[in-house]
Amino acid sequence: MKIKEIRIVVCNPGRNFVTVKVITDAGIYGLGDATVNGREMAVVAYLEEHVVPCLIGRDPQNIEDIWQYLYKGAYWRRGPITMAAIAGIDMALWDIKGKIAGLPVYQLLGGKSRKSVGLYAHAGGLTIEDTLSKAKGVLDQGFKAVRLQSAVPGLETTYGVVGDKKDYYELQGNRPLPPEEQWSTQKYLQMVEELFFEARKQLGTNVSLLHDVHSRLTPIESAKLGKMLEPYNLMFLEDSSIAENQQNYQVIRQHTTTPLAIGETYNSIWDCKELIQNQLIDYIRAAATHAGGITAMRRIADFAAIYNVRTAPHGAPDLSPICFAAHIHLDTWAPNFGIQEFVGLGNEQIQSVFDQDIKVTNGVAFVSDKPGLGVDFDEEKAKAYPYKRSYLPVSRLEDGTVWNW
Ligand code: KDG
Ligand code: MG
Repeated sequence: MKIKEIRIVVCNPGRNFVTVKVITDAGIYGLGDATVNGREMAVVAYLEEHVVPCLIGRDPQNIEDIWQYLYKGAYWRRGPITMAAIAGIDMALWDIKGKIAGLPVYQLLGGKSRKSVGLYAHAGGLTIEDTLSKAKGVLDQGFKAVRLQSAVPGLETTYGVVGDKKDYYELQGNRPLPPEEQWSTQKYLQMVEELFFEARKQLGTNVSLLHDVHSRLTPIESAKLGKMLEPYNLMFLEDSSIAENQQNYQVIRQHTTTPLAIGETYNSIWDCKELIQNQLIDYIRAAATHAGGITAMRRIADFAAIYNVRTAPHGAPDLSPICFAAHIHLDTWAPNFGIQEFVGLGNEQIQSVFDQDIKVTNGVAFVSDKPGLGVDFDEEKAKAYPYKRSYLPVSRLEDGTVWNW
């Protein structure tokens, strides 16, 4: 079998998605997600100019060799653009292999470790009361885990709180340039303690609570927050600090027993190697699209298992339904799976472009049993939603200093 053609399609059914379609001479095709939020066209150029020409005529069944060829063979290893390009191809090759074998991808990985995949939903409000009322709505739908985010009084915008904005572009102020947001650690810390105090009071102790700091704190501030939140028994505290320097997490770990999660921006096992082998984190949140595909995620999960670190793949709306399908297969297989982030199966346009075969009920997802990934992409429908330039916001401290968004 040979790769005959590879098509890269960018569409925007509410969000930009970069979809890779690998077509074989046997008439079978596979799909992959190569979306890097706010940098989509860089991945398209990398794929079209530097990857696709090298793969035409190769056997799509040699997934490992193609992965190594694109990773080691390029000399320039890692980085979000390179690894998203590799990921898009890799997912498509696993999809093809499943279709050839007549088996879903989780079976190729080793079969089911569980019947269903536990999900955590989001609740983000303009006030603590608003957040908790949204959380109650989520629990009423059957979810047993919820991420709580609430607006910080005194700051114009807060990560994780959409308010009355309807879509992502409205949230960005429909500007063709990155919106700017403010940050104050002092104001945030006051809000967050009250949020979790109220949450445990109103939601009880049976629900798993999570929170994403989105890398805004220094390690010692994270340590302080982790300690402060211990009475509220979080499932995990996500991205409390940046870990470009992985030793940062030693500082946090020395001070708190609040479980720690990180990894949604990671591009390879090397970004989390020290965090995992020194047991500085409890959950690794790498995503198939950004960490190099299913081949790389499988390796990260196996490595993490040795150190009691569980997987909690990133599930934001800027990852396409193809990535979500890949995650549900990985989550179903991984013996050390923890929890999957879930923000819904997408709006009507997304669901018209991507045909998904995942059942979500009572806070859990059931993997597709179709051969391959079990997701399809309608290129004709996608044409109705062309690419629109989009940026993530930039964060500044109140004195104007650029900070981590
Ligand atoms: O593109 C950035 C988003 O994916 C990110 O802000 C979402 O932090 C996020 C999360 O935990 O879902
Ligand atoms: Mg996050």
